[in-house]
Amino acid sequence: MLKVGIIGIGAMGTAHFLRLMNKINNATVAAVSDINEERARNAIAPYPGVRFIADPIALINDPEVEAVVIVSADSTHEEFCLEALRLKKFIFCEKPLSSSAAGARKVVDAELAGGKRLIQLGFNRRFDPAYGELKELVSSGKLGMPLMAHCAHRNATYPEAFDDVVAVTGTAIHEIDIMSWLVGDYFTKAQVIFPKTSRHAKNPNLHDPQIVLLTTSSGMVVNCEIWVNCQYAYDIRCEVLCEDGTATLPRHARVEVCNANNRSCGMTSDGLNFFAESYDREFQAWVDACSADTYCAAAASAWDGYCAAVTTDSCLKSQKSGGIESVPLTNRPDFYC
Ligand code: ISE
Repeated sequence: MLKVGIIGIGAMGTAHFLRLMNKINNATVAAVSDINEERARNAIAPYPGVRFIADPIALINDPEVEAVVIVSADSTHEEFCLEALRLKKFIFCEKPLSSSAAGARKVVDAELAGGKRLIQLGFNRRFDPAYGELKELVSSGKLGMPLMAHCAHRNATYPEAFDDVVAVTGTAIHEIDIMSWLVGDYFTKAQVIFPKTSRHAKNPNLHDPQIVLLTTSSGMVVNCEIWVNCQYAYDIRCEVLCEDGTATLPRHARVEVCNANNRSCGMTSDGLNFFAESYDREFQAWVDACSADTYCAAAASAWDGYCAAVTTDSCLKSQKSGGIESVPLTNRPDFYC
C-alpha cells in the first residue's frame, strides 16, 4: 500500500484525495498539508487515519510519506518538487512544473542529477480515452499526414484573480502538451492573438478569448482558442486536419434528448467531472509505477513539463510583442527517451 502525502487540498486537491482514498488500488493518503488548515481538516475529517501537517516541507520529509502529490499554487510546484527529489521520493505534480522555463529546467536538472525518474506530471488528458483514440488514428497514418489542427479550450468562468499569464500557464498549457503528444512533435514557433474581449472577462489584465498559434518543427500549425469565461459550460474541442480526412474529438458522451421540437444534450461546467476518467487512470498508473519502483512511460515526465514551460514562456512573450516568437527547445536527454 503506497502511503501518499498531498500538498494542497483545494477543489482539485480534494478530488485527488478522495480518488486516492476511495477509487485507486494499493494507495492511501497518510497526510495532507494546506495553507488553509480549516479547509484541510474538513476534507480529512471522515478519514481519522489521515494527519494534517501544516508545513509542506515537513510533510515531504515525514517518514511515513513515501510519495508526494503536489496540487498547491502553481508558484510552489518547483520548490516542492526539488525537496521531494532531494529525498528521492516519488512525485505526482500537477501542471505546470514551474511558472517559468528556467524554473522547470532546475527541476529537470535535479532529477537528472539524481539519476532516477521520480516525477509524473499531471497532464491528465494523455489518459483520456477519446484523446487516446485520436492519437492512435492520427499516428496510424490512415488519414495521411496531419497538416493542421483546430483546438478550443473553454471554461464556463474563470476566477477573478486569473489573468493573461494564467490563461497561458494554466489553461493553454493543456493544449500545448496534448497536441505535442498527439502528433509526436514539438513546437518551434508561438504567437498569441487577441480578438475582441468579452464583457465577462472580470480581470482588466485578461484578454478573453485569445488565440494561441503554434507551429511544430515539421511545419504543422495548431490554432488553440482559449476562452475562459464562455459562460455556457466546460467545452474542449480538437479537430486534426490530415491529407486524406479529418479526425475530431467526440463532443460529449451524454444522452441526447429530443422533446417538444427540440434536440439537446447536457453539458458540465466542471472540468474535473469532464475529465474524471482520465484523472482516475493517471493516478492508478502513477501508483502502479511507484509500487513497482519505476515510472509510467505513458505519462508526462518532467521533461514534458519543461517543454511545455518553454512554449508557454514564448506565448507570454508574444502576448507582449504581438509577434511570432521562437520556442528555444534543446534536445531531449536520453534519460527521458
Ligand atoms: C485549470 O488549472 C485546469 O487544469 C483546467 O483543466 C483548465 O480547464 C483551467 O482553465 C485551468 O485553470
